[in-house]
Amino acid sequence: MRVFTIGSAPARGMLAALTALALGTWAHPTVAADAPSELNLFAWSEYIPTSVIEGFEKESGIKVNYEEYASNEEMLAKLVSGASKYDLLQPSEYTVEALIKEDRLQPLDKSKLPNLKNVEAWYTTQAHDSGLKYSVPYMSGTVGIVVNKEKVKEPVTGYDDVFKDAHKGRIVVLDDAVEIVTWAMATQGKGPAQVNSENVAATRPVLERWLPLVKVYDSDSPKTALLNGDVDIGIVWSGEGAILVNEAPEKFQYILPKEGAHMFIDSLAIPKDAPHPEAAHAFIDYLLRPEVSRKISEEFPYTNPNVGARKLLSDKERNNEASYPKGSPRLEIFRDMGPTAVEIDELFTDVKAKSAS
Ligand code: N2P
Repeated sequence: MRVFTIGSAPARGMLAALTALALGTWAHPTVAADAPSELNLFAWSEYIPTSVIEGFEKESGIKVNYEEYASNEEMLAKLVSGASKYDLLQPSEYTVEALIKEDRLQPLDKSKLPNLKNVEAWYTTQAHDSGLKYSVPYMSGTVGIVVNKEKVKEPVTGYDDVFKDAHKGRIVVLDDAVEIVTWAMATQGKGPAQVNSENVAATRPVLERWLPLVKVYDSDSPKTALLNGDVDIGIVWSGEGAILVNEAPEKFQYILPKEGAHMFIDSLAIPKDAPHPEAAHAFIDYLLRPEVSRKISEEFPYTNPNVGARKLLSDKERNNEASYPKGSPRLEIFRDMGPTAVEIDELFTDVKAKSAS
């Protein structure tokens, strides 16, 4: 778990990164020669199975160095610091858009990605990167509520049902400023397209009410606190919710908030200064193979954008509503938030620190 507090090194790095992103003052390290013997992968934690990495290493002879992050902002901070050179990133849709705007990504060479044909057409037309010039969808998913039905008896339909005094000290949430601030905005009747300084600042009283009730902030494995009984309710990534529902369907339920939920599209993208772009293309195409992508879904049951892989899923996997929502829930894809991202981060960090004391 990564916890950012005011003045901590990660928090400072993150603010610097967001500011640099907003101002367009990115450092551009020099480009090293391509040596396809290794791949520096910088990706979300708990997202790419070890068996998949090993399968690729064995087949290609390319060594994968997998460094993990737990938020888009953490990834941006390290990327902008220039301390390490990465070959492949896994940003969510709104961060893909920010990186494209700042000219930080290289266009994909589609001749090296024959398996791109497996991606469902809908994903190829989304506004953050229409035509998938710079990014390939890896997994998508939602952010929703998990309830332990043995402990929470009253109906839960929206964010305010989670943050109730009765649940004080029994709540887990993602450690993610953008997620939490947009939940608060949703309860004020504002969607993610209305992110601006004024609307973000207006969420402060909501956050001041909510955050003192939270027991655990965890973006890596929020299911753990629910599984071991430390908390009774939470707001988590859908793949984590799907695992809980699979483990104990009689106990856990995944609910999409009535005010609207984030639908993220976590994507693969190659930085402009990647030392090994050949290796990055080879790995992307490997991940796009239906049988490989199916393995990812088995371990991390998010919404798989790969049509070929989805055909290989069991009925049980396909019918898990946390992975594949039924009906027509209100889902929102985020867009680049520009300089307001800095304000979101500052607000959350401030209220969180004050809530802990
Ligand atoms: C995987 C986290 C999913 C990231 N552990 C959501 N954007």
